[in-house]
Amino acid sequence: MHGKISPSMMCAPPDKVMEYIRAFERNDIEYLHIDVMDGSFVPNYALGIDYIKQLRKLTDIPLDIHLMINRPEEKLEWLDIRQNEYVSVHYESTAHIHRAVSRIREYGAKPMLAINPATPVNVIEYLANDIDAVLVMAVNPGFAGQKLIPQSLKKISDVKKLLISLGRPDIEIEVDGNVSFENAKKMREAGADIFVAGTSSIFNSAINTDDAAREFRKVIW
Ligand code: S6P
Ligand code: MG
Repeated sequence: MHGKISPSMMCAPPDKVMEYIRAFERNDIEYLHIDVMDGSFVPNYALGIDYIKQLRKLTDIPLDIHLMINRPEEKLEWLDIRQNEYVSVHYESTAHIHRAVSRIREYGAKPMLAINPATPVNVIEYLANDIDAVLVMAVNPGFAGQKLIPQSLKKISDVKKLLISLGRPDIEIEVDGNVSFENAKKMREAGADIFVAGTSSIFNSAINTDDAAREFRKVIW
C-alpha cells in the first residue's frame, strides 16, 4: 500500500482554509488531520467539536481526528464520528484506554492508539485486537513547528517489528510531528504508512501546495 497524507488543519491560516482544501482535493489527499486539544492533557488548546462540524460542510475528505484530551471516551458522543474515519486517543489520556478504543470501534470508526515519545511500544500488545492503527508521536504533543525527537525513527521500526511479531502487520502506523520531506522519507523506510503534514511540508507558505503534495508523494511512495 502506498503512503497516505493527512495534513494537520491546525496549521492552516483561517483565511486560507478553503484554498488548501481545494488543493488537497485536487491532489487526492487521503485524510484531514484534526488536532483536538483541551489545555489539560496538553498545554495548548486547539480545534474542537464545532470546527469539525463546519469542516464537514466544506469537503468530503475523511477525517483523522487526533484527540489530545483527558478521558476521551467521555467526549466521543459529541464528535459526530463517521464510519471508516480514524480517531486516535493517547495511551496516557485515560485510565480506561481499552474502553476508549472499543467505543471508537462501536461508532464504526477506526481506533488509533497514540503513543508519546517516551511511551514504551509494548503498551500496544494487549490492545492489538482492538485498534486499526498506531500513532507514533515524533514530537511532544501540543504544538506545531517543533523539532523531531531523533529516537522516533527507531521507534517507528520498533512498532513495525512488534506488530509483525504479534501477527498484525495490517495495523497501520501514522507518524505526527516535524514530518518534513526529508524526515518523511526516513519514516517511510522505518515502516510508517500515514504521514501528518504540517508546517514542515505542505503548510510551508514558501512552497506551492500542489508542488508540496507532489513532492510528498515522491518521498513516501
Ligand atoms: C502536535 C499535533 C500535530 C501538529 C503537527 C504539525 O501536537 O498533534 O498534529 O499539528 O505536528 O506539523 P509540523 O510539521 O509543524 O510539526
Ligand atoms: Mg496531531
